[in-house]
Amino acid sequence: MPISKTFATWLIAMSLLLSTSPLFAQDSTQKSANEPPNIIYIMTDDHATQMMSAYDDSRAETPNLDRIGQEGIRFRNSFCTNALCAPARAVLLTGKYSHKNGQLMNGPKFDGSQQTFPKMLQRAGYQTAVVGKWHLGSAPTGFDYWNVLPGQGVYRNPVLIEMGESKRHQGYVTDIITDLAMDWLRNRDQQKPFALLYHHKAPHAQFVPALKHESLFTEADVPFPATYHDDYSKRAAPVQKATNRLVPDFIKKWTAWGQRFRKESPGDLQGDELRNWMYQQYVKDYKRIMVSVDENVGRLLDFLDETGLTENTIVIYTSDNGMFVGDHYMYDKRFVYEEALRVPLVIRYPKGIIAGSVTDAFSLNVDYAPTILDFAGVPIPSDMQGRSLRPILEGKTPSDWRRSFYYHYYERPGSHNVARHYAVRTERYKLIHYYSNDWGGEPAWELVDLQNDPHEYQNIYNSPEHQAVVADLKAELNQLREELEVPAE
Ligand SMILES: [Ca+2]
Repeated sequence: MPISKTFATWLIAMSLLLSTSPLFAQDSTQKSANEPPNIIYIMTDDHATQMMSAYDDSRAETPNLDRIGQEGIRFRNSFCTNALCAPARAVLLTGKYSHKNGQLMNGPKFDGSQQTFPKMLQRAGYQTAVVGKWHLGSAPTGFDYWNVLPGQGVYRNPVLIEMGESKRHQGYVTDIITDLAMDWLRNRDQQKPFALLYHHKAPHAQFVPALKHESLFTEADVPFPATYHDDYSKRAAPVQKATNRLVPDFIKKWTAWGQRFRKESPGDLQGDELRNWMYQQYVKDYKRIMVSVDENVGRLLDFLDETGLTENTIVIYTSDNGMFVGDHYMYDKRFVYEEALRVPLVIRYPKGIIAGSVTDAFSLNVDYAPTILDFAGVPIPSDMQGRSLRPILEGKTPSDWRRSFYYHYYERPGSHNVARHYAVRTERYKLIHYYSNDWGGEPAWELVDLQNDPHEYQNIYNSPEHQAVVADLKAELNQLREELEVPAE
């Protein structure tokens, strides 16, 4: 029948029209469900878990950083694989350990010609940007936009290099990096998904708070960490020879910085009074600097809410490495001890993570690149050594998830006379090999029982009743080194 044929043709034409129309409700929902997520990866520099209140509220108050975990997931056991700035950044970009990406230590320039996850996201249609601390020597590659600090950068009135051009900014570095990150978000191509690496200098030395935060925490002493009186007497020899103590090591730097930024002086203080004075100065400035980070991350989260980006944006917060903030009477990082090894890790993605999730699964910084690629729908290259955290975020931790991992610190000659070492950490033990003699003594092994000795005071490597454990851990260490293709020293 001609009429019904015409009607049928009209019906088909209309349905085709509607199915391609952005105004058609069902299609719009479909598109939203399949939309690739945006990614904001926030990384601070030297922020320790014990200075984030979601992990430990005895010394820290970080409500906005904590909020990411409360609205998403918090990893209770997140670690770096080489606790040092430039190496950790190379691990992030490549999803590979230091011996594979070539960035063993600070100093040498990162080989930016190699495979990195931002390049892969670009090829998949993402627009990519890095703003803030870079610290890899070579110019960023794989980013449509970059605006980074030269080297370590400075806290006040910093210079940043925008796509190769140096510009000085007036103000405080953490505010400026956040402003620049938000400017880029405002001006981005709205038709494409984005990945933004928003990297703070804070709270890395030298410790200079924002002017408006300078007088915070002056009223009372900050509590001392449980390990403050560690005397290292039962540790491996290289630990005893490290020069990372608040007094006498850190106070020399502090005094030099003080000439520019501070009026405080230790005066005639001696002994314990001097030690405690130094700790209070250090921890208070660290806290002041973190107040600025917390405020600015809060500003960014509010911006995402106001611009409707929250729902489809994965927000990751972590630090490149942990830190001794007077723990063991140390400062800096490098050692495989818990305070430097552990990093905060909280991730929010309203579409994919149940708010308030917590996990004990071991995550490593080699996992970030594969995780981001996984969410972006980009196949994970087989030469990346990390594993996607996505199943953990979705509440389905694989039964074969790692229960041990490998760590390797390489820098030599490095600061603080920290001996080069590698280690295996399991749920209960840590076996460390200080394999060189260039720290001023013989190579040494150290075994720690984290269950009976959570503060790692005692090396039990030579204890007769632990020799079976030592043998098992050496086998585990060798297997990990083989799997990861670590070259012999
Ligand atoms: Ca660092």
